[in-house]
Amino acid sequence: MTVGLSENIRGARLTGASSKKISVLGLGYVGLPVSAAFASRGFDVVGVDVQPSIVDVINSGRIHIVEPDLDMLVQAAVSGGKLRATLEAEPADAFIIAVPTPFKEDNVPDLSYVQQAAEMIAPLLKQGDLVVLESTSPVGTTEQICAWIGERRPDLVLPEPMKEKADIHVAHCPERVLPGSVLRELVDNDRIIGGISPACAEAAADLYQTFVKGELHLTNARTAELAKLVENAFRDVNIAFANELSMVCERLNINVWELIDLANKHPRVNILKPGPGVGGHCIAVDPWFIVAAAKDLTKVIRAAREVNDSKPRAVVEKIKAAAARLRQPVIACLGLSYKADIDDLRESPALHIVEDLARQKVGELLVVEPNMRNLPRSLSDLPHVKAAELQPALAAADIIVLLVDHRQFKRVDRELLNLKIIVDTRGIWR
Ligand code: SAJ
Repeated sequence: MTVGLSENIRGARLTGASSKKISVLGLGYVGLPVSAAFASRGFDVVGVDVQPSIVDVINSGRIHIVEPDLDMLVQAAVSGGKLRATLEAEPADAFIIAVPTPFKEDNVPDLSYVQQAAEMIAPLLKQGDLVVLESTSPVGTTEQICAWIGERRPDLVLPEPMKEKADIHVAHCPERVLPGSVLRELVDNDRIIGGISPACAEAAADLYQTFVKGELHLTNARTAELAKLVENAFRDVNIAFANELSMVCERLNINVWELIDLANKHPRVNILKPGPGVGGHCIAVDPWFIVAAAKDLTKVIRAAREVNDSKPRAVVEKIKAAAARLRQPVIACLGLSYKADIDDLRESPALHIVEDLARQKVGELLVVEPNMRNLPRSLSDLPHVKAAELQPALAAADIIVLLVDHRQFKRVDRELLNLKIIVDTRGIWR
């Protein structure tokens, strides 16, 4: 852990470093850092995950994901006896739900993991307990959690918007952290806390203010749910604008990077960066939750999703056109993850592009991904696809396709690119 980070966490407002027990359901990209943050504030934290391998790794003081500094924080929390992982939930004072909320076919939200978590904790709840949903969720999910708990615990008085007193508190505090900067953003970012009732929001705020330095903004659960979805849809729409421009520029033979630089000189214009498409488990997914809730009213949000989803195909077509001019082309594909300097492949446009090229047998593919030891299974068994180191791949390639702006690629000696056909989807070598 860097000094800056530990200082950051120590410097947070301190009212609750306490003997209270917190149970975090789901130990992934959000649940594990949240567990470590609470443990670092003195809480006894029990993390629950359905995967035994994850539980074992965490109990040995290690982590199963790539995130700067998280390994040190988890190691300290486990060795200090403040964090342990289990397969089954156990009684606690607060339950944080941080499980995946993917979508099913037809882009309909899949709440089965949230339901399983709610049903797992229902028998354990006692008077005064707090349940917080952190997972990004469709509007109404926090109310639905109350309903699932109520079905199993008719003895409990559950919170309602206008009811003063209830046996437990239920709130939504959507996660907002950026992969790659999770620990800093977990502490520094403002948070929105939506309670089923005002008392629920206040109970959750009491807990989160123990490690969050940013402002806590209290509202109702439905507004908090939509606010989170809107943040990611806003970004998706703006990236779609940039991606649409990149395709227009391609047709008009105009350099899109120069164009955007120039347009952004206007004091009220700030166009984002085009790329090979939009990946990750959030921005490529969450806007669909808004579309699913109001199909007839979400033309822009839907169109943005469609534009961003169409971009990998446009990149593949461009590479195919270049490859068609050569006999047996060797193509270096640089990067597989969904964005720079991480190993996360979820919804990655770079991965989809390489898979598509491989399926269509477009040349000999040399894949360079400095953040992974092996190629993912979808590529490793394919003929014409090989994992490669950067320098030999650059030397051997006729076509160099830059898919992810990893720091190693930004440092490439431009001389090595001379005489090659370059498809730079991120504009780092312009
Ligand atoms: N991208 C572009 N052009 C850009 C910016 C991003 O093509 O100008 C692409 C990236 O390459 C990547 C995708 O968009 O494929 C998403 O990357 P990102 O860095 O914008 O966001 P995520 O998905 O890593 O994290 C987002 C964040 N949300 C917002 O910035 C509004 C984060 O704060 C959320 O916590 C996270 O989603 C989440 O978990 O919901």
